[in-house]
Amino acid sequence: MNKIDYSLYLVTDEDIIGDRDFYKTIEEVIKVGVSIVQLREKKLSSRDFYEKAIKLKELCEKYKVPLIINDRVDIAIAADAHGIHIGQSDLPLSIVRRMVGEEKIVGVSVRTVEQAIAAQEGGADYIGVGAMYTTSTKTDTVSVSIEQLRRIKEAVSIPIVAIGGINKDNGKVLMDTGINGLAVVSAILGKENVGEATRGLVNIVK
Ligand code: TZP
Ligand code: MG
Repeated sequence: MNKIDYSLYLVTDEDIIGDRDFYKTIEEVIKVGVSIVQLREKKLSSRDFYEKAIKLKELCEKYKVPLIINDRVDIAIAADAHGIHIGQSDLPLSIVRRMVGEEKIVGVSVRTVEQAIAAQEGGADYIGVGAMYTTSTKTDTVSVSIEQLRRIKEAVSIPIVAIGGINKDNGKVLMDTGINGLAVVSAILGKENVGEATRGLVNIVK
């Protein structure tokens, strides 16, 4: 995959998808304009996570959308996903890069300029900055200010996506800082009509 489109970055959440069919839901939002998908599973066994990654990768490849695996380098390698996303408490970036090789996309979550620069210097392909706003999807996090996002944007040249409590009402001010995209869970998957929700966000990021 050459140039990655980070503009509308969907992070999955099985609980929020609920009773709806996981793959049909993801397919629908990809068709409308989600440009990259991260499989984030906090409760699955390794086997189930792996099998889900394989199925989702097949779907993503059909639409030429990259699939990123959250946290689990072993699953990313096993499923031959397009990339891996790590946080500050996961395995170190240098180790992850060595494990997955140069071709894979590696993303890193950051909250500070120092972390952003370290990620860039360590060879991250992109960074995720957040949480920008309080969110019930991830409660163990304190908000990053827009000023802080701007400072991070000025400090690094790799692509940046913002995450955390982002929706169609607050997304534009974030995009106006010059970042590359918005990462969302509930603003898409928390809506009854996921296609319509995606369309609303596509209008902001494109
Ligand atoms: N990392 C920081 S905030 C967050 C993650 C995974 C959750 C974002 O979910 P939502 O529903 O888009 O606020
Ligand atoms: Mg993590």
